[in-house]
Amino acid sequence: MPYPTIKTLGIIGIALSLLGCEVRADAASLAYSEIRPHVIHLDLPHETRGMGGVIAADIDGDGQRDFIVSGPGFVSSYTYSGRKLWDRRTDIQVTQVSEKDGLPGWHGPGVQVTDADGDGKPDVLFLTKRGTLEILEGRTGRTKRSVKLQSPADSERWEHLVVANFRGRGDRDLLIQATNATGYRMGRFLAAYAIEELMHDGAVKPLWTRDDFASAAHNGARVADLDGDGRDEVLGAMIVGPDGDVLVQLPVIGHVDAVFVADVRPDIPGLEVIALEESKSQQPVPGYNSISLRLNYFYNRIFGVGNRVFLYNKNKIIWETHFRHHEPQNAAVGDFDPSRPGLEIWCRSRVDTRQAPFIFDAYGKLISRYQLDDVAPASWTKKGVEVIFTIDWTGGPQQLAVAKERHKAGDVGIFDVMTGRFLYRFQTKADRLYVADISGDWREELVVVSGDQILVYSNPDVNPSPDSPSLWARNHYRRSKMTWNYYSP
Ligand SMILES: [Ca+2]
Ligand SMILES: [Ca+2]
Ligand SMILES: [Ca+2]
Ligand SMILES: [Ca+2]
Repeated sequence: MPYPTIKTLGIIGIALSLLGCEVRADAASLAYSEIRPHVIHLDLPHETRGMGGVIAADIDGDGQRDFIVSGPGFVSSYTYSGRKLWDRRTDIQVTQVSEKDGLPGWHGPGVQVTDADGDGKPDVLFLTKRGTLEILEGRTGRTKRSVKLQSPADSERWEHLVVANFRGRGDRDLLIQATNATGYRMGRFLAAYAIEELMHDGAVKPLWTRDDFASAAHNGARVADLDGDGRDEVLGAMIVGPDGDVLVQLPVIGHVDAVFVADVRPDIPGLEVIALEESKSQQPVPGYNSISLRLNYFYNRIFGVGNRVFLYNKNKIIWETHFRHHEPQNAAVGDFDPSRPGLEIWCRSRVDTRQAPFIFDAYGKLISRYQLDDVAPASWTKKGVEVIFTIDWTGGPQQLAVAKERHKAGDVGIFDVMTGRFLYRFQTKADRLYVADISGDWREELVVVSGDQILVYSNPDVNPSPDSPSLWARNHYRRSKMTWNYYSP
């Protein structure tokens, strides 16, 4: 029998593809990046067990962004130059599994920065496990106020805090959130306060409260000014207006895993919100073997429901979509393909190995998908990626994504979202990953917390558009960079 020709193999390959079989390409070989990070040495406990995180904010008022690092029993701050500003050993409210332990959940920093009392200087705010709101002077870390808060009857304590502007008087308001104390914990309780009133009297009347907020599971509420009227909306599986009214509610089957905000559709005024739904897949065929898995897969593909991606704003649901009802689980939202209008939404997919991301355009149409294994560097963990941030790395119009190796303190990679092709791989042991413009050149840096170090990786290439406005000028960028966790970077 003659050997098959290249042409025959090609035809077989195409036939297999059409049948839905996978044709594997060799995993990409990619050398480690030679970019050397800027290193900040930390004098902190290393073992945080997934609790606490990092944010960048100028807290000493010198115009350069500093780092606040939190973990169980501590909150500390360092300047970019590596000087320790202060270190507080305190019972800050940071947690692991929010549905079991309460907010802010895995990697949630649980820290906010604003000028709380209007003296023109930044303050640092956090909640404690003993039920207080702590307000520290940013520069020194000295306590300005420690206020005992009353939390709702069915809650354990207030667990999550977000600086907001509800009254149109600047970042002088505070949203606090709590989960139900028993059962599957979701952040249903919200209270909005004028910070200055709250810091003088923990029993002061709130601006408004809710006990029915449809929060993303695993995450705290986020805020952003969606319509640009100078007042923030509260984002979850519902949108709550600055006066506490429910404006939009998603028809969620199951729960929402992650929430993002971005101008996905520049043709629609204001910002849009993206939510990823997790719905239980149905298992009509019992057992856990190759036949039952296959049959249940096809059943869900034909009769499945949920596991949708929603795009909505403060007025309505703009669209909902799904890819074969596969659970999207994690996402990155950005201008990953500048030739297409608006932003693209990359969904990681939920599988234990061989992650299979799928990408929607700004209209909810599937535009690309691939197997991560086929495109990731050869020795990248088969468990895929986690903590996925969109990044303005090059300074050009195309945004990229950055993520760490999943389920380990491992490497970090920057990849082209549309193809999954890795462009940089940084050899490290990342405990936390964070992305923000630290240097002030508008492009974003990669921030890795690894053991007792913060590593800041900057792009050494020439910035092609140095005059672009700072990302920090955008309300939703500032808000997102201060309020994130593992599920909603
Ligand atoms: Ca500073
Ligand atoms: Ca608004
Ligand atoms: Ca828009
Ligand atoms: Ca920068």
